[in-house]
Amino acid sequence: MITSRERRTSGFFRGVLVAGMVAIALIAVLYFGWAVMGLPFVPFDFFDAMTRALPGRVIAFGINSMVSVIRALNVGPTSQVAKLAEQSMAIIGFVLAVIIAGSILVCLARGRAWRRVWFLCAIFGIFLGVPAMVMSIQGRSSTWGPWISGSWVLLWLLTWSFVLGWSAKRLASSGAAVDAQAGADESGSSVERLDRRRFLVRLGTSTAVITVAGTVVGQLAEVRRREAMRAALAGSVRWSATHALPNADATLQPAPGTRREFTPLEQHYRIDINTNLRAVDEQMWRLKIKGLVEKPLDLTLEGLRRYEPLHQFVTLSCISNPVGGDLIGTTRWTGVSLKRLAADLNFTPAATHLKIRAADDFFEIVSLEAIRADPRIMLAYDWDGVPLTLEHGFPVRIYIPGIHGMKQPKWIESIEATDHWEPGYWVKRGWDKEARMKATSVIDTVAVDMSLIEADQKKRVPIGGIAHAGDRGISKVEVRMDNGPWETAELRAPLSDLTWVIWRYDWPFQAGKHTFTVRCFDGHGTPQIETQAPPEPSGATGLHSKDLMI
Ligand SMILES: Nc1nc2c(c(=O)[nH]1)N[C@H]1C(S)=C(S)[C@@H](COP(=O)(O)O)O[C@H]1N2
Ligand SMILES: [Mo]
Repeated sequence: MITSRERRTSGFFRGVLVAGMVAIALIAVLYFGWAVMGLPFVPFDFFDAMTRALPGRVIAFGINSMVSVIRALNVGPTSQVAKLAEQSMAIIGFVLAVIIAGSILVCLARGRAWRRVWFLCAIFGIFLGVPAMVMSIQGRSSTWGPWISGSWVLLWLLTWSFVLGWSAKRLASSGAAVDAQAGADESGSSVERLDRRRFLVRLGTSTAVITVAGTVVGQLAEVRRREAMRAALAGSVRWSATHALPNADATLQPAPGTRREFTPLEQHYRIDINTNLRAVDEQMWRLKIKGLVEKPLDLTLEGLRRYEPLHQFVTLSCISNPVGGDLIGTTRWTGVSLKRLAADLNFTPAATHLKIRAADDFFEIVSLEAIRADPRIMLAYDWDGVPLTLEHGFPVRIYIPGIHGMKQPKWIESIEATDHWEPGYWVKRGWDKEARMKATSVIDTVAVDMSLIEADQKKRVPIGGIAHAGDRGISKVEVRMDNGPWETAELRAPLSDLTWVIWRYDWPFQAGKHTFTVRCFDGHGTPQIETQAPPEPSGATGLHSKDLMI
């Protein structure tokens, strides 16, 4: 005999099972629509909405923990792994939420009259569907307008709730029919179980087919899209492929194993608040100049490109970069000096600041005073001689010397002249107002295998890496073995005074277990801060070291 308690718990698990199957099918359908047709993918939009809505502390904690875990596990480039992790979290979180909501719906629907069940389904569908709809309209995952995006999402969440309601009724009615038979004998409950099992198998098969088909076809489309983007980038001729770097005749050669001085585009870190990106149509795109201007203006990309181009070798780094981290890269930026452009924009005399707004709600404020004082501040459209890739801010991003990426919007859409300063996106969320890059130095390599034998028969091991202090330059780098004296390293002429500097020290070999530490001094002679501090809120400080058993 089956007790009523057993019946309730097994009913509960059946409910969760059904909710799980339908939730996974739902996500597969949404994924298919996104990958194949560019329709919204709610999990990503939901995650992005959370990123924007949650308190800055929570987000900073999330970013820091993620960066630490990725570095501790040593699983690959931090920013790529972080994006994958965010996408997985988005999908898992969404599936869990839908399973929980679905299980509640199934429990509530069981044993109620059809009319009640349909009503419940409508409530659940709308309760989840409307927020999902709003998030996907505001989110960045869809290439369609609000009507199509919104209807698509609402349609599937309603379908989800009605499939669940119907399944709940179907499960309950096979039980109820049997309960009606007085005594519910052995044969009765086995008929009930058989019918239920048959229904569950059928539901399981259909959801499995939908899940597999949606995922496989979606994945194929997504892989093709990425290949096409990669091929387009690989096919473009980069500046660095046809030109020598400006310091090509520098005498100091990097120690073997030092990172590339000029970061290949594919290897430049990427950090932003978007789980996924919608392509920007170059023909439709306009840079809107508004606010305190004599006349609002719409600039095209072509229009910006007509200005005399400014080329600058730049090292960009993320304020979340830990000491020795890989959220830093160097390339050749091309664009128009904002000082030059500002002269043509007819700001009114009251205008003191520019609010630079991006397509993803990100924004930052730059003072006109800074722009007029520093012609290096620019709107950039090319990296390494080719248009910015989607990830790196196509069509236009800003460059401001000496400060971290967190104050430099990509995907710029508008520039609004205002008469006041206000905190930018990350400043509002508790990060440093200035975000000035701190002096930092990193040991990339202790090239034991490449040791040199000098004339005096002494063996030397090249040690090398980078040092960087924003736009202040590097005047000195020193290396220390264990607790020994600081030894001066040699500096390679940098690509520009805005890039990192490659240093090298040929260490007189001593067998044993050693710790090497590096420190640098910026162009003003100020030593780098040796006290350890985490990235939040002003950027990490502390010395980088490497342990070695030789
Ligand atoms: N629109 C927009 N711009 C942005 C961000 C963003 O989230 N949205 N992130 C900033 C941060 S924190 C950094 S470190 C740099 C990174 O630029 P990259 O991805 O091209 O390396 O972009 C900056 N610009
Ligand atoms: Mo950043």
